[in-house]
Amino acid sequence: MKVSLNQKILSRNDQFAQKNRAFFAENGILCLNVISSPGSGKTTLLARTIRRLHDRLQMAVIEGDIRTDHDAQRIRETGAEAVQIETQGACHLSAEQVASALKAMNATSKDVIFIENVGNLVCPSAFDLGESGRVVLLSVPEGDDKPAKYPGTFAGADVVIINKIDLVDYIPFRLERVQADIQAVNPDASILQVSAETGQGFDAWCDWLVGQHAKPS
Ligand SMILES: Nc1nc2c(ncn2[C@@H]2O[C@H](COP(=O)(O)OP(=O)(O)OP(=O)(O)O)[C@@H](O)[C@H]2O)c(=O)[nH]1
Ligand SMILES: [Mg+2]
Repeated sequence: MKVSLNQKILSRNDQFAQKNRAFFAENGILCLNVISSPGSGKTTLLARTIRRLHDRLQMAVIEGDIRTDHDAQRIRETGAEAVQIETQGACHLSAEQVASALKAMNATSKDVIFIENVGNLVCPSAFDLGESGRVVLLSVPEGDDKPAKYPGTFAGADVVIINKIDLVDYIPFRLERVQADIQAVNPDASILQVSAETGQGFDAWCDWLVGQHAKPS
């Protein structure tokens, strides 16, 4: 009984994911699903990215949080469009929620739409939202064992951003171990070291993003 119920929920999600994927492809939109633990710096990274690239790319953000629209407000302060989804307890966004957020924004005018998923390293990776790619963040204070402990999330990443690299000299964190653990589950992922607070590493991150947008879908 439990198994068939799960299958039903997933197939409804997958139907919406397919529609979202077709919408992104038809409109030349790069959609990135941004996944990480709470507080690893997703919103800070997105706000700095938008401020830095607003002359080159039209960007918007779909924000997922259990409660509050704080993150959507932070994104709007950059001048970009943001739609907040409050999941009311759910630990991930669904493709249906993303579809309704797309209707609530001027989506067709965008080059890049980021989906900031609900903060955790477990549930979001199990749900296809129809995105073009996945950005997984890991911040230095979370500890260097996270790729080994949550391999499924890291296995699905197109790029892994090691954020808060400005703290690496103050906290025990073995970069080589993290890189090896990511490569063990995902040899194709790009791995970038970034500080969303200071801007360190943003040249490489912005180059990656612009390159992804330029790629034919
Ligand atoms: N030192 C340092 N602090 C950072 C960096 N990036 C983000 N922070 C801080 O980390 C805290 C959390 O950042 P957020 O951007 O809100 O993190 P988030 O992943 O969006 O959090 P949730 O949406 O709650 O999951 C804030 O106090 C940021 O100022 C960084 O690169 N270095
Ligand atoms: Mg956030």
